[in-house]
Amino acid sequence: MTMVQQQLPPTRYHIDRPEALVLYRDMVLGRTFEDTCAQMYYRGKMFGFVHLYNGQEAVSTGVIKAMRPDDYVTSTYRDHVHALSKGVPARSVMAELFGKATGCSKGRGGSMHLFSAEHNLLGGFAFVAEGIPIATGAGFTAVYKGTDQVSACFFGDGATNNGQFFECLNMAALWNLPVLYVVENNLWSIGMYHHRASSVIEIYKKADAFGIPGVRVDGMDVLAVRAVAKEAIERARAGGGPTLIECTTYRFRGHSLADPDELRDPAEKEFWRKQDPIPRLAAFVREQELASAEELKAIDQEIRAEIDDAVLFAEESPEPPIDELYRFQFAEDA
Ligand SMILES: Cc1ncc(C[n+]2csc(CCOP(=O)(O)OP(=O)(O)O)c2C)c(N)n1
Repeated sequence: MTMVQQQLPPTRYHIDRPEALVLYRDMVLGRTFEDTCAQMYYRGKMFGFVHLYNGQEAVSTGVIKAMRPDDYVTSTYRDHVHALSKGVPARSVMAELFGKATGCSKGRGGSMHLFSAEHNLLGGFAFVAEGIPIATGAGFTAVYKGTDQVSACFFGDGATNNGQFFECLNMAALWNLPVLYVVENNLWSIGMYHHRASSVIEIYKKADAFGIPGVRVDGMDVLAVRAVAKEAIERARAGGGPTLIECTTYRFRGHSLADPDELRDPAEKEFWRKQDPIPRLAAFVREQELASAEELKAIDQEIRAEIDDAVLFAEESPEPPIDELYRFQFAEDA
């Protein structure tokens, strides 16, 4: 039985300029997309619940950018940024949120059901923990077909108290499946504090019950997440089986855009805001002279233009035609 514990490792990791800029760009893309989403939601451009990912970007970027494009990802209802990191174009994600036919789920899914077969994004899921069995199945498929693809699923601390988490970790350990179980421990499940809901608050320790590696990493440090993810991906690809990765993180906004966020202590929010992963990586990049402040600013501006273009695209796109209301319910309709 292996048991790895990595407590908040230092931010010093070797990284070259192109890779550092990929990480920076991806996190800024996620943040700018989500901030714009909030504006569009309050302008009535999208419907239903919309859950934003602000604050957690280092997890999506650190893991997904360490994966190959043909690897699989599943998400939750907080899925926009995972889709973007996986390479689904901002236009296609924004159009989906607007319920338009050009969206990645053809306007039928909305915010919580992003999907892209082309990018091996196997879905956002509204039910808590629902992506875990799908990702486990994707890992099984890779083994069954003899490919060396790896599957990663992202889910919250709340999901780890759900039965599917335990069932799937058991199966993945038993069958040695190439799966990364990535917990985004943001301390809260809507208004339930993690320490009040879990018998063991160190989630990574639950890996021990299945005899698989469990790792805790600073989820506000993209380089630390990337280092842990790389190791787990290599192990999975080489037939070494699953890893449970607990990323300690925080959501900067309410649970959804309908949540006034009145339960969490302002001091707690302030503590985590100071660890914002984006300025943290920017400071590292400048300190290491990988890029100048002007170069980073130019990236920010490029992303701003990309998101503005995505909004325009979504606004101008057609609604799905009413006579296609029942289309795409079954795979053969696609
Ligand atoms: C099976 C199920 N039970 C309850 C809910 C209602 N619900 C939606 S989000 C949520 C909290 C989940 O928190 P967590 O897994 O920590 O993820 P986070 O929202 O913090 O990313 C709950 C209970 C649901 N969607 N599905």
